[in-house]
Amino acid sequence: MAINFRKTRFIGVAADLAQCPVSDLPEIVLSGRSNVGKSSLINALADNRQLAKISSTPGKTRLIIYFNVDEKLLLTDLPGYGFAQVSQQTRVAFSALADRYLESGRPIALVLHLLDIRHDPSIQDLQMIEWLKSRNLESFVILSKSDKLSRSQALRRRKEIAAAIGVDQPGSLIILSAQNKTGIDELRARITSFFSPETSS
Ligand SMILES: Nc1nc2c(ncn2[C@@H]2O[C@H](COP(=O)(O)OP(=O)(O)O)[C@@H](O)[C@H]2O)c(=O)[nH]1
Ligand SMILES: [Mg+2]
Repeated sequence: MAINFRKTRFIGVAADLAQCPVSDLPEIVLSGRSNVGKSSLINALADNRQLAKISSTPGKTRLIIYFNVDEKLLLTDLPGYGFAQVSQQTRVAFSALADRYLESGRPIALVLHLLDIRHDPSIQDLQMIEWLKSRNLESFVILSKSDKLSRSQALRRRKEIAAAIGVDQPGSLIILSAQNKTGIDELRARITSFFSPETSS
């Protein structure tokens, strides 16, 4: 199945599960802490800077945001977690929404979990990755903001992060920069073969 990521359009937002659109399309969910680069990743995948709002104030995105990719996939941007400057109560409410979302029985085919390549995974990152494993949810781990590091530093961080999350093939972690587009083609290709394994190269 060829997927034209440039044909990505905004569908709408939901403040709660009840408002989420019903769809038969397989769904890709983005997860990761606030400010890790989820919205930037959507824009880079779609090659459209106007698409997903890049938050200048981290932690502002409290809504579930939906995109339709080439009429083939639903792409869902969940509220980020772990942002320290909102109240504890608000933080719990955001992550509870994300948790319930992932438990809701929606047709989630793939989770893209973003980690900032410069930082060690947080406790919440580790919990999320464990949780995805326990649910047998397919996921790609994406190491964002790689433009902040040299190539050799990025490769070294990839090994370290792979070890920290218990992945024995560091190469399965995608080094990505929404800024200089490193890894965007690789991610498009990985998503495409995920949804059409018989034609994968
Ligand atoms: N240098 C660099 N900055 C990035 C990259 N991706 C996102 N950012 C910046 O990180 C901040 C948060 O990005 P955003 O996409 O809103 O993160 P989100 O909260 O996960 O959706 C913004 O200031 C972005 O410009 C990247 O690949 N490289
Ligand atoms: Mg965002």
